[in-house]
Amino acid sequence: MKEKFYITTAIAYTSGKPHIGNTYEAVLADAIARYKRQRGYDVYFQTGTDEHGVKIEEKANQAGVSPQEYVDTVAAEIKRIWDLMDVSYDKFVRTTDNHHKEVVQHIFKKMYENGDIYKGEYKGLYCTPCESFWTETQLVDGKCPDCGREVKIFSEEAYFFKLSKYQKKLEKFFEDNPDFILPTSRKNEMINNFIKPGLQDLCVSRTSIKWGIPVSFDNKHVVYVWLDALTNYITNIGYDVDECSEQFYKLWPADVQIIGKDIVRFHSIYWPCFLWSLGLELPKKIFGHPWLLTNNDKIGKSRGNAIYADDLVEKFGLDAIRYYLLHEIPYANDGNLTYELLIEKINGDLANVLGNLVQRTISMGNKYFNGIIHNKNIYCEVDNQFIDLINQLNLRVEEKMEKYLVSDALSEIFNVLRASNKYIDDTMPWVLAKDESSRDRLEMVIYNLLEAIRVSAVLLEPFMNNTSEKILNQLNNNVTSFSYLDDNNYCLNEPTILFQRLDKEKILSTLC
Ligand code: ME8
Repeated sequence: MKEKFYITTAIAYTSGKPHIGNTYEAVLADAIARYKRQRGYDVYFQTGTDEHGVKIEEKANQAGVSPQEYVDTVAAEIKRIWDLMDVSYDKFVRTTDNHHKEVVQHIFKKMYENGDIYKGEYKGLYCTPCESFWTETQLVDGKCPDCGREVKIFSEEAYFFKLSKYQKKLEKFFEDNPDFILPTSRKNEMINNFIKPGLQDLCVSRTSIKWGIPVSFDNKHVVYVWLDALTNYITNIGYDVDECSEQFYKLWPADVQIIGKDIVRFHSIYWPCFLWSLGLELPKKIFGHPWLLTNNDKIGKSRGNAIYADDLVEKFGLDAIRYYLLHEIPYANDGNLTYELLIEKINGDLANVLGNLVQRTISMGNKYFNGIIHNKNIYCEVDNQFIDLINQLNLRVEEKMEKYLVSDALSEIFNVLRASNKYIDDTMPWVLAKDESSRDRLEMVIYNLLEAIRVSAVLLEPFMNNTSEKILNQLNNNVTSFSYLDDNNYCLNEPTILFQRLDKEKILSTLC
C-alpha cells in the first residue's frame, strides 16, 4: 500500500486573471506533488478557485455580466494557466460547485446547532479588497494592515463563530506543535499579533452581500467568504456532516497546505477552530510561502504592475519560467522577478551550465564513439570524487524537499551539473581523444558524465518535467535509478539545444 499524500494550494480569487505571484504557488505545490509521486507516494493534489464575495460581485457589475458568468470566465482562465504551467493537479475545485455549496450549508448549520455559531450584531471595520475584518487596534495609520487601503464601518445583523472559545486550545496546540506552520518565523507572528492579544468571535455571515452561499435556515444571510473558501479542502474530498466518503477518511488530514504568507492567519487560526468545531483533525502542516515581487514591488491584480505567466512562457519558454520561480524565490524571504534577472538566469544556469553540459557530452559521445558508450571500468581518483557527488545527490535533494526547501533542492542538482562541467575541464576529453591508447579512458569519462546527466535529469523531473524528458530522450535512456550505475549502456541520440542563449540588450530593448 502506497502512503497517501494530500497537498492543497490556496484557491485563487476569480476577481481577475492570476498574476505570476499566484501562479508561483501552483508551480511550487506542483513541484512538491511531483516529487512525492516520484518517491512512490499516492499523491492527491487539489487546487482551484474561490468565487464568492463582494469584490467579485463588483467586478461582474463593472463588466456588465452576472457574477456566475464572470467567475466562469475567470475560473476557466486560471485553469488554462495552471495547465499551461504543467500543474499536475488531481482536482481543480470551484466554490460555486453545487456540491461544495450544499456541504458548506450543512457545515454552517452543524456549527450553529452545536453552539459554535450564534446570532448577533456586527459592528466593525471591513476592508473590501482583502475581504477582511479588523479591529481598531489592528489598523495601521487607520488603514487596512494588509493592503494599506481605507476600511469601511459596517453594522448589520450577523452570525458569529465562537473563536474566543478556542483561545486556550489554540495556544496549547501551537506550543505542542512548533512546526505546524512553516517557516517557523511566521508562527511567532501569529502568536504575537493575533493569539496573544485575544481571539475575538468572528463574523461569519453577511446580509449586505448577495453573491455567496445562503445560510440554509436564514436565507437573507450569506456565508462569510473565508468559511466558504477554507472548507473547500474537505468538501471536495467527500466530507459531509452526517456521512463522509471513503476518500475523505483516506486523505484527511492534509499532509501539507501551501498558501501565501498573507493568508497564514486564516489558515492557522480560523481554519483549526473550524475543524475543531466539526470534530476533525488539523492538517499536518501549513506552509506559508513568501511573495514574488516584480522590480522589488508587491504584485497586485489591482496595482497595475502584474506580469502574467502566459506572456512569460510565450517569451521565454515554460521550463525557464518554472526554473526561475522554483529557484529564485527563497524559502522564507520574498523573491524578485525582473526581465533582466530572468535573462541572466536563463543564460547562466540553463544555457551555460545545463544546456552546454548536455550538448557537449552527447556531441563527444557521438563524435568519438558513434553514440555507443559503455562503462570501461577504469576509475581514477577524480572519478571517485565525482561519483560520490552523483550518489549523494538523491539524499541531498530529499533532505531539502522533505523540509520544503525547494529552491535549495534545485541548487543541489545544479551543483552536480556545475561539478560535471568542472569534471570535463579536469579530465580534458579532447586531449584524451588525440591519443589512441587513451580511448577506453575517454569512453569512461564520457560514461561518468552521462550518468551524472541521467541522474540529474531524473531528479529534475519534479521541477522541470519537459526538460527532464528531453534530456532523457537525447540520452536515449529510460533508467530512472537515482544513483550512479556501473552497468548502464548508452546509444545516444543527436543533441538538440535545450535552452537558447538570449541577447539581453536586444530583448530588454524590445520589452521596454
Ligand atoms: O488569497 N507572490 O486568493 P488570491 C506569491 N482566495 N504568492 C502570492 C502573491 C505574490 N505576489 N500574491 C498572492 C486568496 N499570492 C484566497 C485564498 S484559500 C482558502 C483562499 C498567493 O487569489 C496568496 O498568498 O488573492 C494566495 O496563497 C494565493 O496566491 C491566491 O491568492
